[in-house]
Amino acid sequence: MKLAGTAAPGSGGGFSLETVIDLERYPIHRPDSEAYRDTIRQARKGLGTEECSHLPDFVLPAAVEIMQDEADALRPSAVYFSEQHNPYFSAVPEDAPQWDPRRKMGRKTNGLVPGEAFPRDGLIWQLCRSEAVKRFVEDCLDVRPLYFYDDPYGCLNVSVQSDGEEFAWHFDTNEFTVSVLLQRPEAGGLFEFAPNIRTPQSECYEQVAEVVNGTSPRTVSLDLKPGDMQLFKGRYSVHRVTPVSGPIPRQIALLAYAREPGMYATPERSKQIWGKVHPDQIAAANRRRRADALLD
Ligand SMILES: O=C(O)CCC(=O)C(=O)O
Ligand SMILES: [Fe+2]
Repeated sequence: MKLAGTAAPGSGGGFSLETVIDLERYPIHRPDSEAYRDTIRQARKGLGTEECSHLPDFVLPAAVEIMQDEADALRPSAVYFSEQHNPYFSAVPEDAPQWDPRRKMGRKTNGLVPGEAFPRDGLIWQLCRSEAVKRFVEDCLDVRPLYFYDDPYGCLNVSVQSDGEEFAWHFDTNEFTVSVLLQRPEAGGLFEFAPNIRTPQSECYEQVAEVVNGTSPRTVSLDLKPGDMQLFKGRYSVHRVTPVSGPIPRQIALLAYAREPGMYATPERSKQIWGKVHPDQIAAANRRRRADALLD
């Protein structure tokens, strides 16, 4: 499908904000407007109290359709993951009591499209690399400046989850996640989270145990729709994606930004995640080593 005023993926560019983002509702092109300030206030409120900000219909339906086609075309390049983990991605301590959430094992299963696979003139890539979107994300998170994440694999991903696949309860190590749902499954694939369930001072294991055992009144369930943007701080909110059900896979774009310029994954980490190392990651690691070591 072709979108008026927007070049089709692969046809050589032409990203225009007004054909991709609902600028009436989210006037990210007019940061001085009252409407913009209102949106930011709302987003910050959510991120402050819930650690989550849900922006329904951020991407317009026609643009979502193109992004879905792009994501479908990229599925063959997805790297497939399936691992058992507890909410902390840690080993289970032998002396942990039976009820301890560190004993709660679950499964993460998904296909992840690496950043390098995205056509640079496609809408998903252009959305992620839009200066206006980055400024909006900076304002919502109240973090400035942010930089585009340079890592060739981690800079932008689409996570694909098919029938029966899930991402069990966990905390994130990264400070924040920006996502746009591209395709909603027939059932399941809900994003569930318990806001501020732990603090920098305390793991609050009893409260986390209630969440992962399904008895906590603090659990929130978000049924994202295609085109919805979500900004999420998952460091203190345990969260999960419930098992997807039915023939339509859940597809979500994960947009990555960094606190510092020139950020890359370490070669070790990349090998762990993607099973391969990129020359740019090695060059970045060498630069870091040279900056740190005094002898060369
Ligand atoms: O797929 C999602 O909506 C969330 C994924 C997630 O929690 C993560 O990547 O850490
Ligand atoms: Fe997460």
